[in-house]
Amino acid sequence: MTQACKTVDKDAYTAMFGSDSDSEDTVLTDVEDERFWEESGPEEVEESQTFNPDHVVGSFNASEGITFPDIPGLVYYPELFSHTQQTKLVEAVIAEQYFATPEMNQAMRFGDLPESLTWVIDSLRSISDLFPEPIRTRMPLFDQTIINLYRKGDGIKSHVDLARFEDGIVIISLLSSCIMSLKPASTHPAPESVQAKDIYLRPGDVLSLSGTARYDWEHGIPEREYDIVDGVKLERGTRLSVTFRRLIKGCGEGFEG
Ligand SMILES: O=C(O)CCC(=O)C(=O)O
Repeated sequence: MTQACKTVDKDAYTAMFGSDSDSEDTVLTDVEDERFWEESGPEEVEESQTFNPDHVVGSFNASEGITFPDIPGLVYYPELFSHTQQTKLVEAVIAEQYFATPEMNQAMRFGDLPESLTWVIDSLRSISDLFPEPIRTRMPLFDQTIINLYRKGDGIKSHVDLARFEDGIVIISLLSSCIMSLKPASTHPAPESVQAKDIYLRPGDVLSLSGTARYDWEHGIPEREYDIVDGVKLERGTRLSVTFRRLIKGCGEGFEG
């Protein structure tokens, strides 16, 4: 994955997502189906009521964090973000106009993160098993974001995030799916009984990494156009990920993962 930060023309970015992203109409339909009726009941909804996505962005889907005995500090939250929350986040990325040209695929922000992303951080902090308590309660929780755009077939080299970032990293998957492969870092060889781990990430899924998972294991996404999951061939589409981290004080901004 190349690394570059430029601004883009919004139309170009929208064109780039093409049919992978959802239209506003789809959001309204989905919300009516899955959430609005559940919360209010159809009989309580007045004709004049219009849906405001901001009403439901605050709380996440009830998603059990899944942990992995061999990889302490890795927590996987399937479908943590509702469809509406995913759409809001994708729209925030579009509004920030990060991706300029077809070859742009990575954007970074340091320091005060855009307001359009802070609701995500506030909501993540409310998840009690996200990180060990000292990390979850630190202020700010994150001060860096890296946004990666993967076109079909793209991946990211297996890596441990740079030491300039503190412990406690969150990766949010959007738009399309892929397998993320985790393996012990070469600097921390594991016993033979410890296997590499593949996690199939779908839109709305979230991974948190701290401790062993953050420092002693690599994560990466193999470059391929489809994944085989339980014997089923699953095509990839355009995927977006939003990763949050915190820089160690005194370690400047940088362009590497
Ligand atoms: O895109 C992802 O899911 C992972 C991103 C990542 O590992 C990175 O940017 O360092």
